[in-house]
Amino acid sequence: MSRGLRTAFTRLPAAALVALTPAFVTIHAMAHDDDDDGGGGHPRMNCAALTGKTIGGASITAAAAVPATATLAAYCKVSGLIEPKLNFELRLPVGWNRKLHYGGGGGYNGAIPAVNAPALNAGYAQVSSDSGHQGSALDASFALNDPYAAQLFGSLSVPTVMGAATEIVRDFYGRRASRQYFEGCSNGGREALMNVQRFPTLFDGVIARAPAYNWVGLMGAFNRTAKALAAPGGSFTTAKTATLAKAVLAACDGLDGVADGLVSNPKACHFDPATLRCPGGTDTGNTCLSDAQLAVVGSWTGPASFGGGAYHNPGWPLSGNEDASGAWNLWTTGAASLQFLFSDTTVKNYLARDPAANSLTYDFDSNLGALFALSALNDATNPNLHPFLGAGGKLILWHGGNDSALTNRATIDYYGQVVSAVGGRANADQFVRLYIAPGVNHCAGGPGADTADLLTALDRWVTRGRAPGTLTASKLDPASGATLLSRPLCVYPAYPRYKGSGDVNAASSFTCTAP
Ligand SMILES: [Ca+2]
Repeated sequence: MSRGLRTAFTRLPAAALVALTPAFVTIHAMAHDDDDDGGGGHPRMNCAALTGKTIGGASITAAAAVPATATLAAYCKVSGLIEPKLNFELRLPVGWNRKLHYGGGGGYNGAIPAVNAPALNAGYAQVSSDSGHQGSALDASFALNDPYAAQLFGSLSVPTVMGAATEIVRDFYGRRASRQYFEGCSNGGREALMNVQRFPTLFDGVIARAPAYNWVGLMGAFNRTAKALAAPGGSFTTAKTATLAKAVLAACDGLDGVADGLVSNPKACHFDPATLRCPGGTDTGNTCLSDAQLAVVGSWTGPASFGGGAYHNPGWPLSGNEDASGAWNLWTTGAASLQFLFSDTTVKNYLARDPAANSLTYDFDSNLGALFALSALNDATNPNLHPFLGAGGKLILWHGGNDSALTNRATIDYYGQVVSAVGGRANADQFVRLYIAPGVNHCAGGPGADTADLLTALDRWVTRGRAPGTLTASKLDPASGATLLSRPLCVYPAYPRYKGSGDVNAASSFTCTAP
């Protein structure tokens, strides 16, 4: 049943329910059954017996038990197909916590994401899909001549898969999930916000990390910066990117109380790139920026607007970590930068609708109809979350401070729009939190503390009403799992400020402070 009904009825005293009509009493009985927290759930059927069944409109092409490993709990792996080509995988743990976790995709999707290990190990039934087409996450050609595939990618794949996944869960365990959560980063973060906006009672809680929600404005900004880099003298060497990053750190690292290589108080950072201008504006080496390179920085940091002002991107903050592995070289300045590749495939398949189009000479505003159609398919920019709030939904927004793919300013903007739309911060605090993680790259990585248990924080909020405050973020050694660095993960707009003494690698030496 819907969360809204369940929430409404479980708040009623039992005596009040007796007075209600028989139909409502029946609904309450279902709600009570759903909310019974008397332990976990277990399969009521053999995993392999699901093979060949059609449940909820999905054909189960394979189902097999996967034994536990050192890092992953035992589960039943269910492969499903919804015609014509929407593939999903549902991982049903032997020890079920009676909840469902949907993991979002990345880029233009095209493959089923790997199992979310923390969610599965916590006992969640865990589901993900390829969103309705097969191919590279960098390739949008699926959308060129297949409007249904484009719609599935844009917004339809998640509710379509959920329609089948919830029925398979019910058949396998003998009961529906009591709670349903969605978590995604990048395009998965866009999917997360699409759910919150368009399907406000589908999930009880949603985690949107680094959401690519303003697809048109984002792709337009990618395209603009790619053109600036391709202009004569615009390209960056790795050493030149390091010159820029070091200059930002020199100006802004200490503004959070400690020169730890992280600009944790970006609002106080007002670095002027023009101070790095080469004499005469021509490229005289790696210690300065030419006018063409300054134009790249200007495109990167400045707001962009498309479609006659209909679509925006606020530009990226300078972080001081542009030279980190996985930052500018991967996304922005490298020979095959991901920003160029994403904007190029978008121009070819959605806007110019010509696989031979040259995105570096294409005027992003030249076909308004195509721009509006792309927005209708993929943009998740609606800040009116009243339906989600009214249904009791909870939303956690998270974004890395050194994200060279998607600017955290856009997520901050969206949060501000939601706050306004629901009538102010007090209302927003009932159901939405924003966290910015300084020095963290796109979704993960970078010099900052990139790992935080947002799912447990969300679950406590949904099931126990314990709203998340300051969390702890860690940077882990990829080999040993040891904590290399920790920081408080502060509720926006606060940032982690060094107390003035103590281990600079320990969260306890920092306190969340208003900028
Ligand atoms: Ca610092």
